[in-house]
Amino acid sequence: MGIDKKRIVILVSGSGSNAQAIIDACAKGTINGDVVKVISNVPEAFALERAELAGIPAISIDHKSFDGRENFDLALADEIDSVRPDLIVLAGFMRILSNNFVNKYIGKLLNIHPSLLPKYPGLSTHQRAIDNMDQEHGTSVHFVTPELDGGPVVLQAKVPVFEGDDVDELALRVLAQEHKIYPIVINWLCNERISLSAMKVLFDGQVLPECGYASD
Ligand code: NHR
Ligand code: GAR
Repeated sequence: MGIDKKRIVILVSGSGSNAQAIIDACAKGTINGDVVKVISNVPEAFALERAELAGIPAISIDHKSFDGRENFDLALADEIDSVRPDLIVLAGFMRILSNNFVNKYIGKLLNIHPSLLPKYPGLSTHQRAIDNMDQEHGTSVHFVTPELDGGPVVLQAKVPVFEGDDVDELALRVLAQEHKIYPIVINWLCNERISLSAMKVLFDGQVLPECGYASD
């Protein structure tokens, strides 16, 4: 009964702990999907080893060997299309994607970003939270749109920032939450409970507020 399993491609650049959480959730059945491929733009990313250990096809497409973003994105799209995914999830993926790429897959593309968006789009989010003496920080899962880290948020998780925290401590606290909330949102998309409509998130047909579900 219910909805057929969805085919998931994960895009990574680094350690891949979020990719691991997604792979594990698919294996346990808490995500109604299968990871059919892991693609890295960084050939030495540990995420590729994690995929191979789980028996999932893993490849790298080194952005440095392409002339321009558009050509890298075209090669990436070819690899993605070869496995006919239903959704594509960015998990620590560190390359900005061109408008053409994003528009091709819009509604099927999710990202997890390590801040409470709309605070701190872009890079070095943990350092910025510490420098500004924020008392709370966190992570956001959002649909990817052409505007960098500007797509509508589906779900956020907050963490406290303690006095004397360094970037590594804060990043680990955020990662622990990411491993919980990303599989939840991916499962919602697999089960067709969320969708992107006119740059807003619909959850069971209802428009979500700007900062997503379960925010206060
Ligand atoms: N692409 C689009 N169009 N829209 C988004 O919302 C995207 C995106 C690509 C990646 C992830 C994002 C994040 O969660 C993401 C969201 C990389 C950079 C970046 O500046 C910024 C944001 C994100 C990912 N990358 C540099 C670049 O020139 C390279 C940095 C590096 O290699 O260390 O691409 O934070
Ligand atoms: C995660 O915290 C993710 O939110 C962040 O990088 C980490 C990747 O960890 N993403 C970005 O900064 C995107 N620019 P992981 O490789 O262990 O999943």
